[in-house]
Amino acid sequence: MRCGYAGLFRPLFKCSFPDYAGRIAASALLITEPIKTINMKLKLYHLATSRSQRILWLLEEFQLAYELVICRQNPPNAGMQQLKQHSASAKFPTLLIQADQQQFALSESSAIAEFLQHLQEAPAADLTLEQQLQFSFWKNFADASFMPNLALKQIFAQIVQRTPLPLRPVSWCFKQGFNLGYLDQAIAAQLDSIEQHLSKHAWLAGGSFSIADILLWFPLQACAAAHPEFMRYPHCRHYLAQIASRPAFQQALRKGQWSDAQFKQYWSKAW
Ligand SMILES: N[C@@H](CCC(=O)N[C@@H](CS)C(=O)NCC(=O)O)C(=O)O
Repeated sequence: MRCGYAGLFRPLFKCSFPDYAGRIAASALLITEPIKTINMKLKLYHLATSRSQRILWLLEEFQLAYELVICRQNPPNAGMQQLKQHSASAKFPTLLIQADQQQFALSESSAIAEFLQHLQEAPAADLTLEQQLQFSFWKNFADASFMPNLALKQIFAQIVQRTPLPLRPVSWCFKQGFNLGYLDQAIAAQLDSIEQHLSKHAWLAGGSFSIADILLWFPLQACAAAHPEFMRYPHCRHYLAQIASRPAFQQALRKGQWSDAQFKQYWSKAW
């Protein structure tokens, strides 16, 4: 189902969100055309070198007008204080949406990506059933399956670091046991399945770049930065190089103050 602004967003602000959610579920838009101007103000609260880089990149891909607020945590800067006024527990990314004198703060990268995708009014994409299913699977895979395993690796590494020195061997053994017994195999299996898919497809949803690619980039880049065996995944490396060549991606890195060195340092601790 494809809806233009007139057909969708006027009803959106008169209707409840569940109605809107139903419309999103019924669509599977790919990024195929530049965005048209929309009568809505968007403000992205962003933390440099974090997951919110994906949403900044998506806004650049869609050529949407938006205000970027770069937040710093310690000590909190003005952007951070502004975000905390909307929600004390707000995470990055948080997208503030202003329209018809209403204001909504949307968090969760996948939810924001789906929302923005719907704003772009792309024409119908000729997806085969197989591509539709690929799109649905990979769009959810990044944050629902892949990212949690990488986050667990970080958590265990940090538990070891924060354990008082005399007890550190205990937490280190616990971490090693969990890594060897489950986590490393789970991540290897996930990387294998991404590699296999990318050996046959240029992008996750077949031939077209989509929000699924944007969502997967962050955890895959974390593996590229720190996984000791990432050389074993040539198609993943080619895919990341393909992403890095996109002008919108490069522009987003600049705007978002992305630091490769900081990213690598952070993720290296996990392995
Ligand atoms: N599932 C959320 C996770 C958001 C998240 O945890 N973001 C981190 C940055 S990578 C954050 O906000 N950290 C700062 C904090 O928790 O205060 C998403 O993908 O948007």
